[in-house]
Amino acid sequence: MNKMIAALAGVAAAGIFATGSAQAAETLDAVKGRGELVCGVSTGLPGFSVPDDKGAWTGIDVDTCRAVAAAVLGDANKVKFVPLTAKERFTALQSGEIDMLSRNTTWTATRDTSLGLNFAGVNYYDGQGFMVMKSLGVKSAKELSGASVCIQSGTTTELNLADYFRLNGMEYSSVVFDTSDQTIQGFEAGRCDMLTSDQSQLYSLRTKLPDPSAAMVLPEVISKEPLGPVVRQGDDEWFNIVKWSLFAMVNAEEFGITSANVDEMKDSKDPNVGRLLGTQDELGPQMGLDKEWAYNIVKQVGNYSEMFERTVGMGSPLEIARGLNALWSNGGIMYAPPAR
Ligand SMILES: N[C@@H](CCC(=O)N[C@@H](CS)C(=O)NCC(=O)O)C(=O)O
Repeated sequence: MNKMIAALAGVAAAGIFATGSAQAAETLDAVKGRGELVCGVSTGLPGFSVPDDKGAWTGIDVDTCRAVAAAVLGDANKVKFVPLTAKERFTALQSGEIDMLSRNTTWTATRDTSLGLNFAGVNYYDGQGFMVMKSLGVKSAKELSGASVCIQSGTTTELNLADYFRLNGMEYSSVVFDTSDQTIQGFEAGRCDMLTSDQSQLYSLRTKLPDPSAAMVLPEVISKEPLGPVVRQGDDEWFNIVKWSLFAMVNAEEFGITSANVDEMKDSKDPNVGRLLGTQDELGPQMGLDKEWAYNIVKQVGNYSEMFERTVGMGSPLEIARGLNALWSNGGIMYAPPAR
């Protein structure tokens, strides 16, 4: 019965957006008119989106929002961040409460189609893993049949966990929480033998333990979790803006354009640089933006590498290596189509 109600609610939500496209086609105008981008983020996940005690947000997902604000409004600070749990996030986007969602959200077929949403790219390639206390003395998830598992509701994590244990003929019981803070507190209090989530989030949550070195992340990666920004279906102009704001950061890294050198780079003889920075082609006006759109992103937020390193990378408490998130020309899979 519950499944049926959920299915009907999904159909209703998709229906709103099939008939409501006139409203949905006006996101750029709405953001410009308001002078502020409203961006949905997590309730608090260091490295991705977390507020400090003065309410200032940081993280790779926060910077993704700030890049769009720089492109659209010329000011990366003109963003209102709306904290959302995993369960709340898609309704907030469908209902128009937020202009975009940037909340460590995995791109899946169902979310990209029947929810009436579109993923605009990937800002972090992730995969699901497991974290245990070292005192448990296990080296692999395969040793964990019968374990209790701390997990967050409304995530891809739940189905992956069920698939993995079933496929390996293992039993488990889940202990379900609504927010990441509750999940890590449950783990710390011994409510479960292990915590499962996207691996980056395990490293992030581990920093919240009184003694992070008491916990370890197991080697298994059991899924693909491409995380990225999401918009409503039916507004292609807005979809393009969010998509190309992220691509601009990746292309800027590829061409060696940084927040520190972007002013000198405006005189570069490389046509690729000139096109991106608006000194040769004017890609911005083709998207309804100023020709300085990408210049503003790089000047105010940085290129992809700068964003990665300060939020989740070696310059951050998470100390995650680029790995899959290195540029395609550097052994990773981070790749942006040409800006031309
Ligand atoms: N990438 C997965 C998991 C996303 C997720 O919500 N993970 C939790 C576990 S760390 C989280 O980010 N919580 C932050 C919060 O509670 O606001 C998905 O899209 O379903």
